[in-house]
Amino acid sequence: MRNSSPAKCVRRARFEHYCERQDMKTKTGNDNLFAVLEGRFPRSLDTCCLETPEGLNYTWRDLLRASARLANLTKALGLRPGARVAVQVEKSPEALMLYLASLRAGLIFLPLNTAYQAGEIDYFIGDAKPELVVCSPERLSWVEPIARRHGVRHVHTLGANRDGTLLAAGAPHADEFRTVSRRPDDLAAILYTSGTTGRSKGAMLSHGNLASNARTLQRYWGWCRGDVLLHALPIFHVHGLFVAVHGALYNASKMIWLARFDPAAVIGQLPRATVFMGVPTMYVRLLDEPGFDRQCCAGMRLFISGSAPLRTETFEEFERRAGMRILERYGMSETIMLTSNPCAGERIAGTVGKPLPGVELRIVDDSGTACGFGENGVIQVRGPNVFRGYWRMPAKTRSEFTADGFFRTGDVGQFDANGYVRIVGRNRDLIITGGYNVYPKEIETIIDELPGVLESAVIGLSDRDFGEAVAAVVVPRTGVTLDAQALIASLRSRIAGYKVPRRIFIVPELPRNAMGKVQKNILRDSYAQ
Ligand code: MCA
Ligand code: AMP
Repeated sequence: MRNSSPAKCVRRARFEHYCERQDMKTKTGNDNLFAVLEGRFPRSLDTCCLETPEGLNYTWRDLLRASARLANLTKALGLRPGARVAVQVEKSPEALMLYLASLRAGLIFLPLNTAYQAGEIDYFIGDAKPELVVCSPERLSWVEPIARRHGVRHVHTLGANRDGTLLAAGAPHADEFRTVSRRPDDLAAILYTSGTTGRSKGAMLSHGNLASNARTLQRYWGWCRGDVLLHALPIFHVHGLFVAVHGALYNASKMIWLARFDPAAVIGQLPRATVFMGVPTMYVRLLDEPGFDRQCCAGMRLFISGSAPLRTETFEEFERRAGMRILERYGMSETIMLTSNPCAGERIAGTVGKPLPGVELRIVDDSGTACGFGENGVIQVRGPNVFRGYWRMPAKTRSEFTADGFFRTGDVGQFDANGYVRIVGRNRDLIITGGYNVYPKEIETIIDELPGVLESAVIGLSDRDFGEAVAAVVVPRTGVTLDAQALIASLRSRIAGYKVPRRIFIVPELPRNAMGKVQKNILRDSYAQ
């Protein structure tokens, strides 16, 4: 790639995309993602597919049967292909079976962060209009009334330990199910991403989007026979649900399934695994453990990082301690994975690698002209992985695509001399904390509704653990005295915990420029310490 121009990179990607399409055309049959994954399952279905440290063990046959039972249940409930299923449950093997069942039945899966509070769930259910809502038993008392108010026909519960009504309702159903036929463009999932205007948008991902990315990553990351994935990510976002799960299933690899990320538990399981995926916060926390060393990583083939920038210090400290380099990659809910450092070649700190085969990635300036090496511009992408648009937002969808069909990522980057992409910023106001996205506008709107608040500005401050931490600068109404801790307490019941500002600063006024726009850079500098 050295000496090849950015334009050549785009041409190469277009050719790879063409080859990929030809490759897919030769296949006949069902383009349902589950059928694609099942086609790759091992010949012996009685080998282990997923195990937990608590001693649960699921074979590939168990996975087929459990997902078939739940797919049959959805059919018996009257859900037809294209119906939505909204799911807010704790991570468990059965939660995974529910996702797979939903694919098999041709339903559209809506995974929801377990941190979401009533206001957030109300919006997602009202917008997506699911026919089935599955929540954890502890949340039923407030989720069910919301679901009923929006006319949801069926509400079930699924607990972390195989409890709840869903599995009981599924138990009498047949454990065989003919996976519903889907075309590549049919929707498989809607992933809500926070909105710049405060309204979340549902990114519609198709079976074809997900299958093409799984196929590409399997080759690019050199997944091989005998690989074992240590899965410690949540399964309500692209990273844990698609990149990690599809990676293992497409490669017929066993998963060691941790209910949550716990550095000591990860270190304990590493000797039994070969692949690990995490957000930068997870790597920072692993490095804080004295027990994290070359010995526990001896059998590991690949550590992958994404969802947020990996600091060079973390990359370098990891190499010193583990004796290997983290592979950093870059993607979005709307596009799944876009670029990656190589599996075999050089992994460069501070870069997210090259565009994946089949992904056309260009970096352009304000006039739309391609930037040269080392020049900053906005990142635009096109390819079989790019989503079908925002759910029920055709105008928003149109505005996010260029006339020639490239999606505007909102990220600012540059190609370095090796053709590797560096993300240098974002042209939208976004905070990424521990791998979760927080849009300041959403939080400001909620803070401004609190009694006594005149206005607010939400900013991200550098944080060793989370990369960025959410902070708010709040102006009280005249004559009102605000208490920062009381504001934080009232926000906790309104929004997911990771969106709640860690710190709130009360000030008499916000700095503004001549146009009246709040100068967040001044606020970030003032509160950096
Ligand atoms: C938890 N808390 C957080 C975060 N997570 N605060 C800020 N940022 C966070 N990310 C807060 C909780 O609200 C709680 O606050 C306290 O920390 C403890 O909560 P707990 O759940 O125990 O947290 P944890 O286990 O320490 O979680 C840290 C974590 C988690 C493991 C790093 O945030 C995580 O799993 N992050 C991964 C996110 C992810 O998968 N992103 C992928 C998005 P309090 O004590 O005050 O109540 S997909 C994507 O971005 C794209 C496509 C891509 O490229 O992958
Ligand atoms: P989301 O829409 O929640 O999936 O978040 C996607 C955003 O996360 C991207 O637009 C980037 O801003 C950011 N992101 C993902 N991976 C990386 C990475 N490796 N380095 C920097 N930013 C990243």
